[in-house]
Amino acid sequence: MTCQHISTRSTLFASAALALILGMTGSALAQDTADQPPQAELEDHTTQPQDQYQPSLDVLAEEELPVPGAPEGVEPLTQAEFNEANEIYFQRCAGCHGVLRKGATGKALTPDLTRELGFEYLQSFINYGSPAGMPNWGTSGDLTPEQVDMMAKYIMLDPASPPEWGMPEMRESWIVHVPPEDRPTEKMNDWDLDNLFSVTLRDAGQIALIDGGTYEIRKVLDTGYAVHISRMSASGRYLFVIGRDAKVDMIDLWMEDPSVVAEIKIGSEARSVETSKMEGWEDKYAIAGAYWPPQYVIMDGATLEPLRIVSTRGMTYDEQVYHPEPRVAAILGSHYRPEFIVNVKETGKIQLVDYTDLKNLKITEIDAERFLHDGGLDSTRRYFITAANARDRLVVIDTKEGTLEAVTDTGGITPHPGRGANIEHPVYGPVWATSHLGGESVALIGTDPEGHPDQAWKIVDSFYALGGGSLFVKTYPGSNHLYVDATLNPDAEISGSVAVFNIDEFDDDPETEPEYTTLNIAEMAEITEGQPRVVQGEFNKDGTEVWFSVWNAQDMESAIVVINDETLELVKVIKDPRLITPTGKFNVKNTQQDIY
Ligand code: DHE
Repeated sequence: MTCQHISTRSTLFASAALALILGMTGSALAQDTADQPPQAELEDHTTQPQDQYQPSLDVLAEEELPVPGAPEGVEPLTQAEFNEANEIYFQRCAGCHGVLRKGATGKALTPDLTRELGFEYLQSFINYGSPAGMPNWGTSGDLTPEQVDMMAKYIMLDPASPPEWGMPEMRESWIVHVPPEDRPTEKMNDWDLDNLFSVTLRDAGQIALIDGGTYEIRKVLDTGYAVHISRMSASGRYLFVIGRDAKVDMIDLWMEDPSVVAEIKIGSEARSVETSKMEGWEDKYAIAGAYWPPQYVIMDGATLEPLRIVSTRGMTYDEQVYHPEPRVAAILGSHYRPEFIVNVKETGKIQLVDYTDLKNLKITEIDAERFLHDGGLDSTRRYFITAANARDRLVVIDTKEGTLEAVTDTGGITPHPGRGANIEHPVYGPVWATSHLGGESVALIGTDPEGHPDQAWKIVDSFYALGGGSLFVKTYPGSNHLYVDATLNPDAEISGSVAVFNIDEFDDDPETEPEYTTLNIAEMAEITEGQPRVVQGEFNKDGTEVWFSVWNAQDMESAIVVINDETLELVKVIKDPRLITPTGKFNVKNTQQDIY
């Protein structure tokens, strides 16, 4: 273990401006109202990457909701002020404090508490923030003094309650553009589907389908608003894309001209979609999870017909108190049982949803850890390793037995693995890697309970990469490289680069730090304006080349940079006016087979 503590070299965010550039905002408003730090300390703190990387509920922010009446002693807001306050609240505050203000990573802000604290207190807190994680919205310049006053009044009113989205609304939104009987029975195009990349064009609400051999943009398709991720059906035929507006688009890659064959809206805000991967159940079902309303829906895998909606409202796993809006984070299709693995964020429960009988639905509910976010499978695909990010922990699920295997402290602040990276460590055997949002450490966790029982589910090594604000790590079976980005680091040179470690140089010497090569990907892309951020490596089908997005603001040039994995030399810079805010990239074969 070479990095026991998070280094003071950690670079921190000084303002919320980055979040605005990237279209993501929010954070804790009042972490602990009982033990407030002194005012001087409040005025002195800076906001950190993990405080900024919170859900922004942009779609709910657009809803016009009726202004609640103000009781005696509370100043009323006009409908126009309430609309503006709602927009600010859903974009910047609801990610931490919850849509209904009952609290999530941030404290509850229900009127019984806020009216007790009073206007001046709330105004000061919004203005200065707190070292416990609340951004300084006023002094950073993100909110005007008038907006700070308005928000202090707003949180003393009753919370706005956005609409539910049940079966009638889902069916109303469901469109089958091409019914299964009108689709081809074999692949009708000459595309190398295994090597196709689905690239998120975040702010355009589109995806680009790019050929991994020729780097040609084959097609750009309209999808949901602020589109988030793509996942593949088990057969590799259907591509599923989800937008933050909870719109799912299903694309048939066998068509002569691959197109959207079905679509549905499963709520107001969502982040995850997945398909049934168990042998015998390939392409049978799809599932999508929502942030609002808190629910997931199992759909027909050929048409997206909504079949079964499950609400996630319920008790937190630890204190066993009711939570009205536990969001659905990562979802994975198990390879060992006909089950979906569903992360329920705020209650800290992982549900194993047996899809063999949707009428008599069996759900195994595992007490895990709160604030579950993203994660992936180990190299055998038996264990699901996922981050409880605001608790600095990893949770391991045995998907074969359907049980909790371990909960492990990562030794870093806010693990953010994406799907993680599976490495064959020269000393410790199979390990899985995560980087951290809140510091520059990378942690390796042992994943081989049979071959290496002493290391299983322990952090076997931890070392420094480029800096705080990392979002994704990446390697490939047979590759000697581990790539670590630093997307949200405030330093432009760091956020434009990736660290590359040589896996065969990893050792068990606690005194040495592994060396790394820095690749300045943004420089390779020759983008001179804006602050392009380099994000999420993804390999091609053979594992010979790795792609990075150079993610700039919507009105500026972005690019995709392709690197030779063996030599680390530049292979190609893909630039095109259609490549607007490229972020996630999903190679068809790797996504279909869960190779990472
Ligand atoms: Fe993501 C995965 C949620 C912001 C790019 N992101 C995920 C998953 C969740 C999630 C729950 C796991 C899905 C799964 O596996 O089923 N993301 C959130 C948020 O709540 C958050 C923090 C804020 C928000 O308002 O959405 C957020 N995410 C971002 C971004 O700003 C990123 C960097 C750029 C973008 O396009 O939005 C981003 N998230 C990604 C990517 C993945 C992802 C590329 C999939 C990684 C993979 O390798 O599978």
